[in-house]
Amino acid sequence: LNTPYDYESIMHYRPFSFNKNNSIPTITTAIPYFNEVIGQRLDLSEVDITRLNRMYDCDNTLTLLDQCSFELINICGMIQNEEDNANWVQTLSSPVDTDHTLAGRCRDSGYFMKFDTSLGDAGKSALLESRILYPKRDEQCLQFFYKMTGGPGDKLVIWIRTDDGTGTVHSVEKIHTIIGDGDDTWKIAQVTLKVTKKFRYLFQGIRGSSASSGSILIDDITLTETICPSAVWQIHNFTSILATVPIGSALRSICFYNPEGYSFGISVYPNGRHSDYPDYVGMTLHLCSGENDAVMEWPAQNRQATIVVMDQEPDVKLRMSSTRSFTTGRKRSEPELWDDSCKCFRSQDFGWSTFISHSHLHRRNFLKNNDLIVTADFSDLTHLIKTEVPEIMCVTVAPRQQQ
Ligand SMILES: [Ca+2]
Ligand SMILES: [Ca+2]
Repeated sequence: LNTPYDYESIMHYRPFSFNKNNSIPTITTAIPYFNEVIGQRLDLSEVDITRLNRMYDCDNTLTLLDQCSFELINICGMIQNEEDNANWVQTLSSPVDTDHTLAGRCRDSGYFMKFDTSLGDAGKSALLESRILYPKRDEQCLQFFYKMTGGPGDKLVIWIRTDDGTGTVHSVEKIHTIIGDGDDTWKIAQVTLKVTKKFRYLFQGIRGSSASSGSILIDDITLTETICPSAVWQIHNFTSILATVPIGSALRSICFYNPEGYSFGISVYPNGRHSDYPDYVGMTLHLCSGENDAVMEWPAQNRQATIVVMDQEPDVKLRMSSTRSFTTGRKRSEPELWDDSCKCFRSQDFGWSTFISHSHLHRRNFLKNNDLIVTADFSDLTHLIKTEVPEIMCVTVAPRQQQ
């Protein structure tokens, strides 16, 4: 398939695969560095994807609609709205504000879009509009990184603009509003869109008050025709957490809700869940007590729990995020524990002691800006098992009714 040897392939065996003696590797790479790389089970590698696409005669991914890191002068075909009273400005990284794509790693490169909130009247607004996009599915996830350094009242609003097909009747819909909270780090946002005809997405920056004295930055936009995860947890300063949290101790997320109404949380064990695996980050999922519990069905069986540690590589096609799933069964878990931080009960943790090794964690972009980003879902699989049951019941019940 005209591709190079791929040490990073998800199909590659590990150094110790199939050995009789646990201490002797069966595979040793000629270049020692790659002994650490072979056998990765995070995700398909870039070359794996190239090979699959060539084998099946596909030229691109079907789910990617748009992405932009603002590195080129054409800003991915985005346009400034002329009717508002300000503009977004493509801005080069400086020691004060580094962009998200390169995170200050390269001098004289790394651009982001900036809306200045330090000047002008309160309510000053600028709209940045994407090019026209043509969805193939009915649900999209708009992911981007933003940084708000101005006053706490500044706003970043996401809109969708569609038209009636002739171009004469336009309609806009407000999708999501982010209000500055004084935390001026790069943060991830994932916004669900449900668009079925051609559209543009819009970023609107608004100066909250005349006291605002900073700016709103956006970078690394990815729009895919996939479903946004129910839970997004961004953990700041993860290397200092790795240095301080003891083996067996966990950080617990807030409790999230899945679309059905179940509440769940994630636990991260930075230095391993057990002393057997101190070189791994453990990741687990648990249920939380929540406001819908009287209505929900218990036990919550046949639900798929998925946890992803996100590779923050700007090009979504090159990301190798670490993803794992399990399906819930019939068995009830052990007693829940009261947690004062969420004022809720949390069930026992269920998941992986070896979710991702520390050496993999420090490769790629898992710890960009020293942030670990974990996403999770708790999704209903019951439709998969219901399909054939009614037919069997018809066969067995119907003859008896005739008697
Ligand atoms: Ca950038
Ligand atoms: Ca403008």
